[in-house]
Amino acid sequence: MKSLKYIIPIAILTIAVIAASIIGCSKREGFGINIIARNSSLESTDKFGALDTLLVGIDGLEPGRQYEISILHPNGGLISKAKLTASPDGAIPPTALWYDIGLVGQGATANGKVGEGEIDTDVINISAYKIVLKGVGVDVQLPFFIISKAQPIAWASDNAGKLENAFVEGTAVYVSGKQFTANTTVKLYVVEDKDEWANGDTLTDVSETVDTADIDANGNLPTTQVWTATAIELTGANADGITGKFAYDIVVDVDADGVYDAGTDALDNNVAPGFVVQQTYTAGDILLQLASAGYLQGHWTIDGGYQDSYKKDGSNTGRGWQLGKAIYVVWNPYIQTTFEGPPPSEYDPQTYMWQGPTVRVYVCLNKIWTNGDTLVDVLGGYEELPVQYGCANGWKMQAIWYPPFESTVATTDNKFDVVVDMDKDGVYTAGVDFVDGVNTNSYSNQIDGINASTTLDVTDPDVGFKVE
Ligand SMILES: [Ca+2]
Ligand SMILES: [Ca+2]
Ligand SMILES: [Ca+2]
Ligand SMILES: [Ca+2]
Repeated sequence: MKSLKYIIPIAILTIAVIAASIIGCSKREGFGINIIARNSSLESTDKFGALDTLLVGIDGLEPGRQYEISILHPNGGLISKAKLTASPDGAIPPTALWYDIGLVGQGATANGKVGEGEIDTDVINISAYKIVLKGVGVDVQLPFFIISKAQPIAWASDNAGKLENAFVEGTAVYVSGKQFTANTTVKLYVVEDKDEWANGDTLTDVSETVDTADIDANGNLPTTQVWTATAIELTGANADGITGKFAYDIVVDVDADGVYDAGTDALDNNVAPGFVVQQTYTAGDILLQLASAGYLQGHWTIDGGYQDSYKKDGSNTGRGWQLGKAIYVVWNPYIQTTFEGPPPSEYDPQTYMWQGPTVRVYVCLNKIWTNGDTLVDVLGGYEELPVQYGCANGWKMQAIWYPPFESTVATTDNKFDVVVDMDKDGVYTAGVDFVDGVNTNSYSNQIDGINASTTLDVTDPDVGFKVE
């Protein structure tokens, strides 16, 4: 005979299920939903250090439905948010929701303690931060914590030590850091951006020289120039007629052995680019490759996978770990957008300081774009996601359309453009918003983001992509 202690919980569960079905379905839809938080090393965790990246993945959702994911400060203020569509499997793949945790971003003066571009150590808080998922009949949360790790941290910075994620070509790149062992000497590497650093990876410096720095008596890495920002020319098959490669990482080699030692060396940044090199905007429209088939080398290293032709059933998409069949969007802009908005009113002015802006991604019917054109999403709703502070990098592989690729807006030619509405005003803003009107079909493009605006004009009716 079974013990009573097993029977009682089953009885309670049964009553709860009956009660839920009587009261209504709002809570039942939350059953089976699983939110997974990951750090920049892609480990599932509820503890994050300063400058870490929070990634959120969810399953158990209603396929095809849109959900809003918010990151809330312990005081309830909105730090970051995304609006994303669940896949046919009812999942939202891991998505960066908070870059550079602890960084004081736009609107910084409201803080009064540290300024814009500095790391607010008060972000470390004994109370729980929250991931909040909302959708039709769904309102579930997952708490997480910001903790102080003893591990060294470093970041690409300006000459005052303030964090920068983008440098104009030809300007000086500095590195700053803290939490190192006092009075030691470290080596500073500028390396090509990698998304999944493994313990023991060789460090190959791309700057003029491997610099060294002396850690001060307080464990701080004094702000040190490491490079003059350069967009490295690509040659050969991967060049694809495009200017160069411009996403980089910084590694502070603490034990000066020329390899990356996880947990010992400081890295800016693992899953995201440490920084990008950009051109200043001069005039015209900003054309980027955006639409991608979703292709990863190994688990997480992106191969742009930019593609202009998709089969309606999605059979020529989705090749990589956790990448299902879908049209994706990915970009590291080589052009600095002129967008510099104030904190939107929905954000708490205190918590907004800790993140960069969000942007909206639209799939529109292909057209010749003119400043001020209304953006009409052919899928019944745009996606919204955070971008990296100061450089506007989008998340590496963001699914924006799941098969079958059927437009909800009538089309005769099944040609589409992807528009990133940087200023979120619902219209095409020339020189601010990004448009995929570049016609290149490539599975093996190694360039993280491509900009061809110096040679192509947006009035060229080239399509973002076709569905065939
Ligand atoms: Ca090392
Ligand atoms: Ca990286
Ligand atoms: Ca960085
Ligand atoms: Ca706009």
